[in-house]
Amino acid sequence: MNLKSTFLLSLGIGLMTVLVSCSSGTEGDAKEQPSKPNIVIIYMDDLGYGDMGAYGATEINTPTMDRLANGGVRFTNGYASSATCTPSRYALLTGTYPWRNKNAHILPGTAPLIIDTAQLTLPKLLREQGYYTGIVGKWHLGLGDGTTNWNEHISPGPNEVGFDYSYILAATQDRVPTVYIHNGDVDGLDPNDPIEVDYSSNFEGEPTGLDNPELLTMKWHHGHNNSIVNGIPRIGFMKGGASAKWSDVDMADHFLKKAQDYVKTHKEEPFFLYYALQQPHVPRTPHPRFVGSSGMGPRGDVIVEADWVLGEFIKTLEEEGLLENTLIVFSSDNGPVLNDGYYDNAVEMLGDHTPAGPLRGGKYSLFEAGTRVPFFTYWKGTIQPGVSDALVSQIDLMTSLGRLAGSTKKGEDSEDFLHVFLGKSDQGRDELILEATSRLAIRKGDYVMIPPHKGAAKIETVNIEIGNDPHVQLYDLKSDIGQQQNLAEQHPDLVSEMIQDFERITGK
Ligand code: NG6
Ligand code: CA
Repeated sequence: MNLKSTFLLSLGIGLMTVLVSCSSGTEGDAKEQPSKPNIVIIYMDDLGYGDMGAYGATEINTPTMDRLANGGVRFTNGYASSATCTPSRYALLTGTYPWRNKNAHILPGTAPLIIDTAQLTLPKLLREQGYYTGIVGKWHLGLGDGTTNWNEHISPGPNEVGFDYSYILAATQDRVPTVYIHNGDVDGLDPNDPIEVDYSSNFEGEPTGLDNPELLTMKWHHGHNNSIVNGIPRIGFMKGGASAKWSDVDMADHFLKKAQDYVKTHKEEPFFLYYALQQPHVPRTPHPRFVGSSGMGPRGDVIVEADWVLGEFIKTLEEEGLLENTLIVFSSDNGPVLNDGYYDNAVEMLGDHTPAGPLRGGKYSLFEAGTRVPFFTYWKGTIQPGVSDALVSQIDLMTSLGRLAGSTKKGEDSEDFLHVFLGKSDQGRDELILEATSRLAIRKGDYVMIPPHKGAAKIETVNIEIGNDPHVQLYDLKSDIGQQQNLAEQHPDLVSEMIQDFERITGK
């Protein structure tokens, strides 16, 4: 029996279980396994294609990520929609190319919600199929209408676009407000110490990274010189809310506990959990027990920390008897960066580690390392271990996971590749638009075509080549994964074909 029929059979048995338990109505029957598999997306922040052992890293230990990647389908051509966070998360949750929404770019902590509350989303689609839906971790898709009062209920947010439960940080770990938000309310807020947030000017008398270097435990390199929280200078200004401020070094443990509690609370129903970890985005603040664990400084240490977190989370699924009934999708929102604005020795202590693996560029880049990321699916007992070279994108998860849950709906640009994600087919996408800070390129088959883009070829502060060139670029990724040889002049017909495809899809 092939995997597909096994799966359909088990779905059938599951449905029968439901029918039997409904008709008999006994307590024992009600405790049967739910008929639909749970779905968990583990989403890393800035983890590079070469940042884990299963993708070739030899200098850093990621045993849990590797065990799952090697025990599931490990995609070698798996993409985030974009080379930065907000647009990739937008695409993941809406199944829509982020460049269709002019607001889908890196957002400040005060930005309004950029997902239309009427829009179909991945959590809505799963909820329609009987799933309980939750998010734990980084949001970064805006909150409220742009005039948010952080001392009142904050809406719209994740709970208005399909999540039954949300426990989030609003934007990024380096942006204010540095507080957790639980179902729209700042967690632990003292009403006598209200929070104020502003991205244009400071609050009188409040120290900043720029003016008060003596208060800093981490120094800023570029940007990141506004309000100081826990000795770390941030982007944006904030005042008040002392009791609600998060502890950076405890963030991993804190989110883990929320994710574990979520699973334990909702184990009797099919659940969806979008678990968006903050590592290894800046500021990199490993818990003290991980400091020094990688020998690579904080960037390596927080990757080791994240791997431990994943291990603990998997243990919870196992202990609750859910691992064989849970599909896990693991990926990252964009590629790696070393110096993203703080002096944290990421460059100096890198040694022989290559965060981007063999790829060119990094975060912010139209070259491969911007958007090609670790991407694997794991489902104990159902997915056969293997490596897939199929072209897959996070944008297709919405429709594909919807199919798994029983939905026939689709996201605007999101296609059904469930069989590819389950390792039963190698037929991925034919073509995919890639985005990096509002610039676009097209991948088709083994080739990527980057249209001419004005502007500097490199962002000097982060030391990353971002793919700009006044000439069209064409690379054969099969023979030249490091994008060293521009073949545009050799293949003019292919270039014009890909330009046509590009214009057809993007309208640009
Ligand atoms: C940039 C920040 C960078 C990071 C990024 C967002 C500066 C100079 N740089 O603007 O540190 O926060 O935004 O990263 O402020 S992302 O992964 O959420 O897209
Ligand atoms: Ca990111």
